[in-house]
Amino acid sequence: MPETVIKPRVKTQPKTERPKLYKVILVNDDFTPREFVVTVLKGEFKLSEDQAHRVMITAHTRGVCVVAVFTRDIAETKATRATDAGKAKGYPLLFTVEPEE
Ligand code: TYC
Repeated sequence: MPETVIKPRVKTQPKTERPKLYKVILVNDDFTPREFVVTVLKGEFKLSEDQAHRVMITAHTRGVCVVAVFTRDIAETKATRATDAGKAKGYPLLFTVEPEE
């Protein structure tokens, strides 16, 4: 009589890959007015006056500051729009995008 082998049914969880995230970084310069930087941070990144001011001061004193983290497309679109807002006024304001570790 052959042995009955009972194979346990193992449920395999479908993997839901989380998208890679990218930091938008504000870079300091000597020309863009502080108030304009704050306005752009509020408009493009929806920061409050207080948050925008802190981010601007951090970039001003340390050279750079992480503004926020997004998926790649959103990070690049926002960084480009914010940089272009400065360009339109003749300022060298710069936002860059870096992958998160
Ligand atoms: N350093 C600028 C000034 O003194 C203000 C500034 C802050 C510009 C942050 C860019 O990312 C920046 N007018």
